[in-house]
Amino acid sequence: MGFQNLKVCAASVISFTWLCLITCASTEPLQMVHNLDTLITNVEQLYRTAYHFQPQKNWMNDPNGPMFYKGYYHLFYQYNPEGPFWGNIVWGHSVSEDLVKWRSLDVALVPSEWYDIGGCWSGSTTFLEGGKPVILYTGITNASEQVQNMVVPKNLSDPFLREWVKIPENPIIVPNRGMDAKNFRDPTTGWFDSVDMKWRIVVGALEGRSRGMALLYKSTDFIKWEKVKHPLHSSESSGVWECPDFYPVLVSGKQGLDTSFVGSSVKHVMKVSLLETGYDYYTVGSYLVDENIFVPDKGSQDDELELRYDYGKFYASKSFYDASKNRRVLWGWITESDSQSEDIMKGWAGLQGIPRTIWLDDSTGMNLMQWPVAEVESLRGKKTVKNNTILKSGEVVEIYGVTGAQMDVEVSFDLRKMEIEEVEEMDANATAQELCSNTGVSYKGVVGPFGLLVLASNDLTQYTAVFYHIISHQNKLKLLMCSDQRRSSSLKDLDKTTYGSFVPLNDPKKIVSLRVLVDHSIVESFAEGGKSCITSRVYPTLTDLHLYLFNNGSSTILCNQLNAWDMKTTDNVYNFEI
Ligand code: DQQ
Repeated sequence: MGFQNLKVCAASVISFTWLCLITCASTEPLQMVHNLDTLITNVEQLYRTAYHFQPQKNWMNDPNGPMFYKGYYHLFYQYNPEGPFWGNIVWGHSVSEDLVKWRSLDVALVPSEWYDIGGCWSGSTTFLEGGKPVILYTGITNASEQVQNMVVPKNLSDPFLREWVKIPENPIIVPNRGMDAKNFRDPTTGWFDSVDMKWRIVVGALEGRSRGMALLYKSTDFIKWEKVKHPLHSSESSGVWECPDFYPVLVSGKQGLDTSFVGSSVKHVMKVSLLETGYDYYTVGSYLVDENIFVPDKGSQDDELELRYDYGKFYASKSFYDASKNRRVLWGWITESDSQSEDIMKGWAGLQGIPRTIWLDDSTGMNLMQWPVAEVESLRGKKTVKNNTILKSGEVVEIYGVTGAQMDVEVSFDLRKMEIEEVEEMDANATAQELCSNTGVSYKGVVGPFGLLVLASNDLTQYTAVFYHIISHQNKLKLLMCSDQRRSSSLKDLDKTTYGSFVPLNDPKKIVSLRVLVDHSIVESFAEGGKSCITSRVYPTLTDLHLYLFNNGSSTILCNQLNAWDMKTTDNVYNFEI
């Protein structure tokens, strides 16, 4: 079956989820429905996730201060206890033994003092001498300025670290005269220089109209901080830098490193979240400790801040070193794609992506690899295998037996015998996202598009397509990865942007792999073992959802392997009492 004749669901004229649910599920006129709670429950069941991190209700944004302490992972997060929209920001707090099943605790930080009365904004954890965790966070003052504050645990023997105390010295860093005090936030985890015996942190900032900066501060006691004259790194025209992150990665090897680690075996990663675009960008380079600067590697497109952790939705991310498993783990906030009125109907907004282990791709030395933490595999249930599927041009093949709304799929395509030299030349000036958007699943290329249709209805009126397409671009063969949401739902007022990325690969003539985590309203895709990632939020209005393989290119494609697992629902506990 081709894609040209796909029909739009008749329900697409309905503007709100609950209206759609009613009209899709029943023929009763709307005015017959009185019970709003029942409606909200229905909406939650459709779009709430089964194995992603999300609070029981209300708004969540950035992950804050992640750490591992006394056998427990801690995740704090920007939270609005008052409703499913941004505002009244406090720090929510949850703990887990495995990064998968979570217990929510009382909120950890709430505005209470002149220096944070306007909100407790994002921050990070650092372990000081003796393994004592402290948190730096941004407070919004009674004059709406941004300052950096510190809290310490009330009781270090409590593995849940339930109570945090604001230190009397707060605020410990205030904006200098002449600085933009409304764009000075999100302190990083500190790192310690054993030569000058000083801690360092960076804080995101804006200089002038558009120079984004990671301001560097030094301290011997973590309380009194002095600003280094020049920033650790900055970039003209990038706008406000939020949530900077700075950490070492091994030049070769997957093992993570403590944030203070320096040496010839490492490179450093500088990540910033750009307020202007709403995306997270990173650069790999060298940290010149004596000069207090970060120098991007030659060839990295630093001024463009070219590389992204994720080419879909993923913002305000934060990594931490997990000493218990010698790995660096990355959390990222995944926004909704629906409207605010939908969020109010759902009663919640915002997810955290599945935590990812990150390391440097030693085949390029330029980009990171990202892979769902191994613990996610403990949620895999029934397995469906379909090997050696030949996909002729225009074919769509259903994978029977999977639970379409909640699964983990690993698939690979054997391109070794393909005539990929014959593929079409694409517009050299177009970005990967533009190419994906201009082509889409129904485009007839030579090698591709081919890939998966997830969260798909059995008549293919709705689906989210995650696929590859080999193209020639700027005279190079490239593997284009796309996530196309245009047919994902019949709801109106959704952001259905098509996302795309070039997968950093020297030669696409090989077996290429793809992993997709599907969880009701989120689709997280990892190309080639984690070289490129795309996360999408989608809201299918149907409940009978399927998985398909497809190929719309003119060449036959061999899908040599497909493994799909139904995923269990995590038994998260909200408002955990000990
Ligand atoms: N979110 C926080 C800020 C941060 C922004 C406020 C990034 O600290 O800059 O909720 O999403």
